[in-house]
Amino acid sequence: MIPKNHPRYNSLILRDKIKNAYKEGYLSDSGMIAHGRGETFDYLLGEKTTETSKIAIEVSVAKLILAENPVISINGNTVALAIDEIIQLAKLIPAKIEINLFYRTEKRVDIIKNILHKKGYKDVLGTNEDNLLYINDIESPRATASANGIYSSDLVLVPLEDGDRTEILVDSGKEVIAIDLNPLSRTSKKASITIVDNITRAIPLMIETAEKFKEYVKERLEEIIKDFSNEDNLKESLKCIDLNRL
Ligand code: PTJ
Repeated sequence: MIPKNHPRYNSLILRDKIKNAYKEGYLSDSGMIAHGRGETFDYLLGEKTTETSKIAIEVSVAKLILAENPVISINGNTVALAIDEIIQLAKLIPAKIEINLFYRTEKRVDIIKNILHKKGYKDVLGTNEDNLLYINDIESPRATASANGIYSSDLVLVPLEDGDRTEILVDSGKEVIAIDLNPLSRTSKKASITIVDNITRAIPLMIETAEKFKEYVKERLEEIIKDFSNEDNLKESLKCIDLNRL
């Protein structure tokens, strides 16, 4: 039991969720390493959503609302840390949810599918029963996608993605929104929009933003997107890492 007044309470709660997900069999062992890397960058960013990330969030939400067939890709870490919020965001946009695992095993896919079913969300794509195709005919597990989901989507939200897959998605002509605490990662650089923030803060803020933006007309959303440059936004994110902060 972690005492509420512990100075690192939030961080320890997230570690607990990651550990439990591993014990339940749906988080990959590498998922724990990925979490540790994320923690490091979060520390350096001051464990808060920066003004720079808020801009990326606004642009992302505007894009999601305007997209024809937006899909939210989920993996072990995403489910462990933010599945309730992901479901809420998917319903609000509306967007589809697709299981997409870097270290795909049938067992992990089934556990994740059942978690979503128990939460009342039955339309999850990318399951073992789904019609999975290969993007651009690349016969690699990194390139699998559901026919009705990522395969035919124009915009994919990928929290905590790996570089290879982001590259495959972008090369196949899709727009990709990444959520990645590391502004230097291959994913961050390859994505169309990168939200440099913790998924546990980014998704709730995306929900809040979507509630507001749903009322906007198309032209107003297009105005929000217009001048965004991912490269410039990433450079600004790097500036938010203040190594002299004591
Ligand atoms: O469940 P699977 O099989 O799909 O595997 C998922 C992982 C995350 C293990 C897999 O995609 C992977 O190996 O990813 P990488 O290449 O380690 O990249 C993960 C990125 O997510 C890193 O750049 C981390 O800094 C970042 N990250 C970690 N935790 C968070 C995060 N970004 C946002 N929020 C976090 N909580």
